[in-house]
Amino acid sequence: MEEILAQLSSIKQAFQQDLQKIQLLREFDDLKISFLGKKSPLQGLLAGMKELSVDNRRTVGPALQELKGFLESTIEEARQAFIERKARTAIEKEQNFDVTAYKPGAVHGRLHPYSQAVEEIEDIFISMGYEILDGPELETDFYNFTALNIPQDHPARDMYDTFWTNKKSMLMRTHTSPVQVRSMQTLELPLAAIVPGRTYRHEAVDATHDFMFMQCEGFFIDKNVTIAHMFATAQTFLKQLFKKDELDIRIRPGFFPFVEPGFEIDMRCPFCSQGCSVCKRSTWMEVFPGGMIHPNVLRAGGIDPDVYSGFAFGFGLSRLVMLKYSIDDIRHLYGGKLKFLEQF
Ligand code: FA5
Repeated sequence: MEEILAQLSSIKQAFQQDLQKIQLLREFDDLKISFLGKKSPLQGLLAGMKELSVDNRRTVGPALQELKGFLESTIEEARQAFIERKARTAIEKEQNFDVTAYKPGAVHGRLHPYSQAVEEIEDIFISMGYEILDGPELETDFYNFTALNIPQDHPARDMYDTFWTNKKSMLMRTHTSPVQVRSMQTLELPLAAIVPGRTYRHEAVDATHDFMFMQCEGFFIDKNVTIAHMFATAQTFLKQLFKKDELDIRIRPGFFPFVEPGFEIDMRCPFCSQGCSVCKRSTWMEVFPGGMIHPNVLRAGGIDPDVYSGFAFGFGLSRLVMLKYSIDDIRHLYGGKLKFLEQF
């Protein structure tokens, strides 16, 4: 019997030592299992009671029950006290929080290079009297192709590797040009607008091609608009974007079914005078495709081509951003790597 009472005393001692060590709330459950659970020494002693004589049971029984009650109530009280202590500390922490405190080395958010470039491009065109328009990225075959003078089975459709959807005639727009006819149908003339936005092509990805990239469409429609207006607009825009007082541009013929005549405007490489890897040693860079809006496109937009004329362009905004900030791989733009983004 003495032996059992000594065991009870050492259980109590071990319990109090373990209780002192608790750091986490869930450790109260572990403590309960090891001192009151089925496999605990206390349960072993309780099970062994039936082996004892009646006299011994009268002494050991209450001592066992007393220890059991002590363990149960101590665990519950200590658990409660633990929770209250934690809550108090949290409140105190909050009360002492100084919103004006200076934290050295705090990381500041900033605009993505795309957003910075789009804002700058918008400002330049707004200063020339343009408005900013938007259009759907999920487009119909009609606005993306047919209304742009690219009917079904026209070989020019091959110029655009298209992401078709499982909805008939719906696709991810391959360029921002569909917004041309959408705007002609809904807005008043004269119309001068740009449309920066995402475009999609089912293309192999490399340093200069992505399957999702940004373009910026632009158009000006009024009476007596000529190609001279487009060249002047392109030059003014590029000079301001690349912060150059003088900018050499070169005009070449280019084919797009929705313009006639069509052009490619190249600009002198802003990084070199002799040729470099960016301009592929030619000193020229292709930056501004455009032309006079095809009469069929004006008609699709409900505009009489005998009365009105207009120019349109659609440059690769991703490529211009790469040139402006000397980014050598288009995949960085959507990579989301902080090391890259922190440079802007
Ligand atoms: C077009 O998309 C015509 N809609 C542009 C246009 C509009 C011409 C209005 C005339 C009048 P193109 O397929 O060449 O044209 O694309 C225009 C620009 O988008 C290219 O010069 C290039 O800078 C960019 N681009 C094309 N494909 C990709 C790609 N996979 N990744 C990144 N940029 C691309």
